[in-house]
Amino acid sequence: MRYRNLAIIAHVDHGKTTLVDGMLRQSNVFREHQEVVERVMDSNALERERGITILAKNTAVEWHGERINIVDTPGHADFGGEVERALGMVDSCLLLVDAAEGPMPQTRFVLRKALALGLRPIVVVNKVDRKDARPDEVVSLTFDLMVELGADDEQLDFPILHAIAREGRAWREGEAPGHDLTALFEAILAHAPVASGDPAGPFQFQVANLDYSDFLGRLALGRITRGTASAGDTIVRLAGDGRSVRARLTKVYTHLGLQRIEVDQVVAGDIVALAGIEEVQIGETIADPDHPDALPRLTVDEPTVSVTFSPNTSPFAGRDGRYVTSRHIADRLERELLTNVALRVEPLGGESYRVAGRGELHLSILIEQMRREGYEFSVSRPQVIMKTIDGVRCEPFEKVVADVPVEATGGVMEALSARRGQLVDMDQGETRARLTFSMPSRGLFGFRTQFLSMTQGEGLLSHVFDGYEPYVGALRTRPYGSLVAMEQGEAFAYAIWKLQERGVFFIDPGTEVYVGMVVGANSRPGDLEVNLTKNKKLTNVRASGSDDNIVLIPPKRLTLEACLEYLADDELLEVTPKHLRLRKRLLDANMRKREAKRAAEAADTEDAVVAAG
Ligand SMILES: Nc1nc2c(ncn2[C@@H]2O[C@H](COP(=O)(O)OP(=O)(O)OP(=O)(O)O)[C@@H](O)[C@H]2O)c(=O)[nH]1
Ligand SMILES: [Mg+2]
Repeated sequence: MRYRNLAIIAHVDHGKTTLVDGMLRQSNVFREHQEVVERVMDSNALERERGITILAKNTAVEWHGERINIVDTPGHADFGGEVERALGMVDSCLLLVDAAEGPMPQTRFVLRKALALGLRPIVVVNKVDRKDARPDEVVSLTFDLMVELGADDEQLDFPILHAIAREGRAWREGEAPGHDLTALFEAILAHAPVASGDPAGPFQFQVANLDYSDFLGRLALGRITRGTASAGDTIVRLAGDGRSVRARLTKVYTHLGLQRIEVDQVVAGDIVALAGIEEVQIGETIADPDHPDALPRLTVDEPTVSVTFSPNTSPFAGRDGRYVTSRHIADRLERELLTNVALRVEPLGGESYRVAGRGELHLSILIEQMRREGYEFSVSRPQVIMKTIDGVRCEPFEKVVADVPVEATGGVMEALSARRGQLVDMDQGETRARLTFSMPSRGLFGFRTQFLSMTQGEGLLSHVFDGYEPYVGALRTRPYGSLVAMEQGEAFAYAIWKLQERGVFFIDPGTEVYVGMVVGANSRPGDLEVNLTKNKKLTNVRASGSDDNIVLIPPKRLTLEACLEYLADDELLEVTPKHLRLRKRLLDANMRKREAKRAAEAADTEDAVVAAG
């Protein structure tokens, strides 16, 4: 059997997973009448709920007797680590580009990685059915992008297909629209190289991913670069720490469709799973014990954002969670590190851990996953990770593309420049404009909510990490304070009603609150302490009133991401399986005042030192 190993890469939502559906269906890997959901590769719960791919996953199809291993990758910038890992397993890639949107920030990121590895992309202009599709322009923009990223002549000579992934159709540019994906499969067989690797050589394999089975323990997934392997073979694991550990393979698997298939032997070139190697980790080489040749370790970009995870210390701690101690949190984070290649965890002393990732979504997906598993903990405000480069303090910068209705252009430009965004490009059409900014990652924190309201939900905002630049100085942070509960108890509708002009509430009447819990956003700077547990006789409001007679503005319900965006430095997010509560780090108002005074004094002293110096 010959193998072709192919990654599908693109910006978020350009249709990768939908295209894989079509490839699976049309290569007859499903049983007849088998019910198959849409975007079948997005198999985990969070992927299905959010409609995005989070983890890279592999599948395989056969076309005219040729095996094609396909790795579907996520398009969201925060999961770039997954793409980097996937690209290490393949020899070619399909670069999908939305026929209307054209190349976007993450297109640049994934393409840069693919070109650097010497891959020759096949360009698929997808969604040509869109009424705003402009495939020719998109191809020329893609070409320009490749030139800019330093593609060589061979890479620039890319085949071009047009596709409607949703209908399972693709055809060569300039040809009549096809009715299925035949043209795509033909292009893959013609352009994607057959996987190299001498099957007669000594066994060598690199671990690109891990899976777990109750019966078999850890499974190592990856590509065989040399030789063959069978159950019962003795191999050596070349561990990250330099040790060589022998093990015996208990089972070996290949892939077809959504199945993992146990076989007698797996062969060079294929993407396979090996069972029986205890403690195996991503990036390690598995080899013939007589030829322990390690492959270069997998490298992924560094994280740019971090939060602190600590045990939950709120008065309501332990009510919902099954796993609540620092030990539980540490064990869970350690387990996450096995497969989440771009994540970093560092103990901070005491009971806290610094958890660093590639963006807020990268971290919030982990937080959401953990709360669903029964964990309870608190999370601090996200911080960017600074770096000193040649003695200069630097911070992460992003390339930001805002696609907005023309009317919103001015407002968005103003808002982003207030956040230190530099406009680097502007492309104005009749109804929409595309603004490209370069700006500090910090400046984007908390911007998404504002952006959506500025563009009435019509704006598209995407950004991707673009390197470190010198620190640009303090940015204006959240311009308003919080409404903070001053009594523990149930929040009464009457109390909320009395206070609703003072800001925006995050909680419903009847919610249990505690001292120091953040219940809303103040409309002014500084925090406002509010008592929500007072229930006056409603006769004060109306002669014969009841709760039904007071008109409450519905509370603003914050999602996990919105909570993280909201947090100030002196606040925490309390995460439990059932609740997300914002709180002050110091629950006691007097302690907060003392702390604020101390901070102000320290700042004064600093100023004095600066003045004296
Ligand atoms: N009009 C149109 N929509 C499409 C086409 N292909 C996919 N879509 C839609 O685009 C959306 C995103 O599709 P996905 O396949 O999830 O995109 P993706 O690239 O896998 O997204 P991520 O993995 O999150 O980066 C879905 O709503 C699809 O139905 C197409 O050819 N035409
Ligand atoms: Mg996807």
